[in-house]
Amino acid sequence: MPRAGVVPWPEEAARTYRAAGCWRGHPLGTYMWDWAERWPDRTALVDGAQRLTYAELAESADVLAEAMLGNGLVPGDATLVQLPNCAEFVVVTLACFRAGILPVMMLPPHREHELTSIGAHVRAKALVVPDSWRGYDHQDLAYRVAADLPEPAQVWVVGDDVRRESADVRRLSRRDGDAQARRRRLDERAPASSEVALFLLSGGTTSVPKVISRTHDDYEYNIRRTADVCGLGTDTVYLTVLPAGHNFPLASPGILGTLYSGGRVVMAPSPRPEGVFAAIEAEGVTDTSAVPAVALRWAEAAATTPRDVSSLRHVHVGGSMLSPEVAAGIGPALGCRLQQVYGMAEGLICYTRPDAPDAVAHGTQGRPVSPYDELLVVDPDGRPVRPGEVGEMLTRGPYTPRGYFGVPEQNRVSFTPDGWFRTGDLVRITPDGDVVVCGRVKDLINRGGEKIAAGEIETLAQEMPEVAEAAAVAVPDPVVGERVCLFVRLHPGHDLTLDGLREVLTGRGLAAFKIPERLEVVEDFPHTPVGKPDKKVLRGLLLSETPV
Ligand code: OOB
Repeated sequence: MPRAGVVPWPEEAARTYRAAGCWRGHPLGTYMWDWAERWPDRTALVDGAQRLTYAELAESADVLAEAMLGNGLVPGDATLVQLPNCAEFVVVTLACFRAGILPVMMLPPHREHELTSIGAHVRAKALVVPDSWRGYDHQDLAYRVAADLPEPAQVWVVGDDVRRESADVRRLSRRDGDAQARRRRLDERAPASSEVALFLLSGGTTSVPKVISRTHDDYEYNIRRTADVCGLGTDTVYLTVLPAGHNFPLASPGILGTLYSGGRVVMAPSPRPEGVFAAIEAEGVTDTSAVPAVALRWAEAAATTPRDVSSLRHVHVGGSMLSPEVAAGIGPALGCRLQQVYGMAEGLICYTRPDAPDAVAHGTQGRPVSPYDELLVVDPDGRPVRPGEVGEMLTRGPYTPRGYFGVPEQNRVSFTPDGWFRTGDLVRITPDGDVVVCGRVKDLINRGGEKIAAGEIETLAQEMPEVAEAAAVAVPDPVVGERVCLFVRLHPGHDLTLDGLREVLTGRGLAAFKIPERLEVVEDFPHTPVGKPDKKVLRGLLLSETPV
């Protein structure tokens, strides 16, 4: 019986994916023990001074899984997991997979609003939080949220300052007793692979994120394909820099893809270049992933770092728009190969391959990781565009669920009747089959009826040597409805005026009506919790100021 609120794949598609070997029929917890048997004594996980072998990681996860089940949680219960990048994040996630408890991947900056609404939506029975993080008391937050949830929820805490009424994750995952007997007990009650394994949050920045259910079968395939495409192996040392609960660092291929490959996962608490470069040097990091804003900070800082980062082989960059010229600079600055990623928590992941020619690696966001991914680029009426033309990307496939969790009305908007997910992304596909992301369908500025794609202006602006980051938003205007305002962060020591910007864009041949009519230079460019430009905040800045 599928869980209420989950939209299953139609039986015929499910049969195809099983027959093709995409869905293997094993729950994710089983793989954890496969890894532990193949590489028992290899280091799986590093967090500061803490190091866990594959065997230790599997045993810790099993101990915690039994503790969760012994504490009154039952398979199928959802638990909000809000942890920073730490070893316990991985132990908790694997413990949930083993116990059939469904982690909901919250991000550390989420507060009452997100935790309460999402917790109510999934009927969360527990929260897992740090005692405090960056000066904020998450344990207290968890109790406030628990009090507001429709059903009683337990509070599980990672840290030194665990209240008596909370469950202590570190104590309850301490290895002891007969690991094999425990493993057998958990194997006997393992969840079915077709069941939901976890909930991810959509990357949307317009409202409270939507909830995406991912099954053991589909997520394992996501992990396997992305790890294979990126060429991960036992010599991979992966640095987790983006918030671990995001699909990109979690499983695309990220943490789980590295464990699947027998490599070593290193947790970085922050994307700041100094700490990241120190971790790369100390652990011999070979692979990492970042959003463009973070990758650019590293590229800027690499020139002057005293650290040896020569172990780095690949940096996976995706999550928001990256212009070809900026992309071209990242690999040389960091002394590694750039792989671009266009992915989403809803499923579809595209990657440029490690051996892609520069034109593809810099100028495209790659191609789907699975031959069973279906792509369709459509015009505003839903008709397929001609090859190479820009349109909205629709997708279906073995790891792209057919609906968001528990929102049938939203699903009628976000999915077509025959199960295609409307990504809302404007793309074109090159003759070789690589995807180029051109912007968002709804991210249009309507200037007197002329529709201007924000992404087009951002890409051109990003190519200017002065500009570190750029985002175009609409300024309301009494005459033409909306005008283009460009927010930029400049590289240190550079200046930019509106006239200078207009001159450059005109010189690039941009139509006059698209040229920004206002420029805002900001030092603190706002980002979402994973580091994408936060246009909601930028629009708010424009609205909150007194009109001139
Ligand atoms: C990743 O996942 P989400 O769920 O946070 O966001 C998905 C959305 C996409 O629909 C697209 O609008 C945007 O983020 N996006 C990109 C992009 N990659 C994602 N926009 C332009 N260029 C790109 N390369 O962001 C995500 C999940 C897994 C792997 C990588 C990214």
